[in-house]
Amino acid sequence: MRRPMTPARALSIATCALAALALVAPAAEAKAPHPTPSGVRHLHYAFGPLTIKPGQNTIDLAVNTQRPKVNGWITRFKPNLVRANGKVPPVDVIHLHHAVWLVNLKPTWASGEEKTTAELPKGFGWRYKTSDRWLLNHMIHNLTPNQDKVWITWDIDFIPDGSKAAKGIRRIDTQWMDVEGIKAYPVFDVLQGSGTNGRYTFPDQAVDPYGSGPIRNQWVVDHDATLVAALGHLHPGGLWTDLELTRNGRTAELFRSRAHYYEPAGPVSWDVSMGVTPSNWRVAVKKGDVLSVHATYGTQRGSWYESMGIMPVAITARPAGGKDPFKTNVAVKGVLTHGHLPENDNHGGQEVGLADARKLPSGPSLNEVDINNFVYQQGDLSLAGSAGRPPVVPAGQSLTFFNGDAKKNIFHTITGCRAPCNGATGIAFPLAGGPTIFDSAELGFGPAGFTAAANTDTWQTPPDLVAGTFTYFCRIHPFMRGAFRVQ
Ligand SMILES: [Cu+2]
Repeated sequence: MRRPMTPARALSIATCALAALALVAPAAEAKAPHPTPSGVRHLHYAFGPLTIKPGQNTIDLAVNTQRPKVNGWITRFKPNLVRANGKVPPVDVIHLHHAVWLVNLKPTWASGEEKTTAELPKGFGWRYKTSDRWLLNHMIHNLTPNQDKVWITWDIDFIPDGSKAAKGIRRIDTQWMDVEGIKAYPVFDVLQGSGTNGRYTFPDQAVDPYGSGPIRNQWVVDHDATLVAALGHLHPGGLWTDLELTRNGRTAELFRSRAHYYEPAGPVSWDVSMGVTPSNWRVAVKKGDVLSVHATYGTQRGSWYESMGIMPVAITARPAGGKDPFKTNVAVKGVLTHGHLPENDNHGGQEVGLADARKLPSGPSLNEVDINNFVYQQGDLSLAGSAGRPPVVPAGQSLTFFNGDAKKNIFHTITGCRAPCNGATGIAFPLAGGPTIFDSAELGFGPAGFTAAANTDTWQTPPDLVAGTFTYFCRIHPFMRGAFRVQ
């Protein structure tokens, strides 16, 4: 049964989501600070508890009061996500899609599951004032139908005004560099086989990436300054981000932030650490220079939907020396900020007894398959008996999928994966890919521009599929697997 959602209903869901924000109460206060002899304090903050609804994949924006009580300087920022017991939930269960710390509406620190520590070289700091307005934009993705409860945490090094270490410290601002510009949900799709030699770079290889709008991956430097740090953010499948500088028609590479995968299956999961600039990296930039960011993904293993390419840059308020990138190669090797993390231990893919849909008898001929309570109602690999058999559609026609969970604000996808696609769920399985590429996008509703939802609850399979059995999964809840058959 199909229940089209009216704009009014979509708006009411959005309003509910925003109303829920008001209920988010800050819990833990900073631990008693232990200043080092120089005056640096190591402070720990926790934001929550955040109730993570079954299957949720939505974005929230909330006032953030978890911060120092006096003016000073922040020199190091280490993000994390924990449960009440202090342990980090497995990434195949709860996934920190992103958290962005906004200071006076400017994105200043951020994290996804790569959890890079941002640390400034000695003598530099982000200015912190108690009068600043802090917001936290977060998207926590629940890959299961089970409710959860988590806190977003951050450990900072803080130098209060008046302490010895604060003397002569030079001010840093974060210049946000994003291939999609500043957006609530800055994503692009990377399709299997796109680009050249198994690699695809956005926006360089995208066809008309920005339409008639302005170029979004660039920033014109507005004052003479020194860049002192840069770090990349990618999603699984990502290989590196590049920071480039163009002056008088010449372009120089400033830094390549490479993804170092600990994942045994290769560059396909969150078991990764990003290379960041070493502490002696300094690049002199001039007013009028153009900085640009570029993101490269591998396209042999699969498609990477809703990918990101971000590279925050730490820039001084006043020039502080640095090399001329046209005279010296400043694009040195990066430094990793952590090793393999235990939350990435479940890689998946092993045999678990789910059916190989190619060997199952055909199910009924259908026009529509509904999704209810995280189950594809016909052809779900978890269903026993006739309900688990792949529904049949004649070649040249489409099968319609309807997400009955959309009314509960739960998004699902129908995303092609290589048959049999029946291994255990983990951070590296299943992958979106296979001989046939199809993806429904996230069926569900949310405020335009501030959501991962496609703002529709139905999708039709491509009508040009050749005869055969097609296996698919939900890339939001990858334990959900199904198949249909074209005859
Ligand atoms: Cu789903």
